[in-house]
Amino acid sequence: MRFDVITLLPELVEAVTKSGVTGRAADRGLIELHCWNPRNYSHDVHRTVDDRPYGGGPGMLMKADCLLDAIRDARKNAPEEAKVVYLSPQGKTFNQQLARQISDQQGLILLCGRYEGIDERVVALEVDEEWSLGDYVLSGGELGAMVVIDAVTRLLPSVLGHKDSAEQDSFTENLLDCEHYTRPEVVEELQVPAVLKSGDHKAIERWRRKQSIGRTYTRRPDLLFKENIELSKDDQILLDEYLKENR
Ligand code: 58G
Repeated sequence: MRFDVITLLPELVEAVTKSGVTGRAADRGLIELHCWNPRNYSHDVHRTVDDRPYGGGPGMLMKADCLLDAIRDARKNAPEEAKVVYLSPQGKTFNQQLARQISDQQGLILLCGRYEGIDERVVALEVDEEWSLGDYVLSGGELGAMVVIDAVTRLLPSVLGHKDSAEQDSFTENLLDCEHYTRPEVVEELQVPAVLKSGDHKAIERWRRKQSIGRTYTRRPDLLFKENIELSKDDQILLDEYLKENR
């Protein structure tokens, strides 16, 4: 998969290719990252990329001209079907479902704003979708682009070692993950739940699902009651059990 990123801070975004799962994916050629710096498309002596907002007010905006040139160069080099996505607090919230849809594509073009944002005509002319990482303001879209690249990359076939660790994750079924434990058996008086040491795989699977449903119900009820889907009889029993066990 190929990611093209329009950014004034390419070295920041390139950090995803240097560490961790995304770093290994880049080393193995499973992802490619290309950055396009709007400053390289500015032709005045000061290489200006920003200007004052019409109507007044604080701060600066990214100018349309060099941004448009950078995006169009990225489009020429990216896979044909690649969408241009602008990361901003005004976008639709990025989630696991969007990450899965993008992981089926050949490429994605991510547009990172800085300052107080970009000239809206860039959105009108070249942006296919606007995505938000959540309800907060960042000083630039770069951290958002890195989040998207990470979430998509780990869904690509053969990126994660264990075949279905991406599939098994939280959210594949709109459920939060259950708790996990590793050695030692006791940490400052706290024991590993006995069922996990029982060797009874059926009981372990049932316990994990109960914890997932229970935690989703108490922490993120919005996920459980999404799209008016009702709990199955078996899941309802697990939830009742969880609620009884957790006062
Ligand atoms: C208001 C403030 C509008 C993405 C800043 C536009 C990007 C948050 C997110 C901006 C971002 C998010 C300029 C800096 C976009 C521009 C960028 N902040 N929640 N900031 O995904």
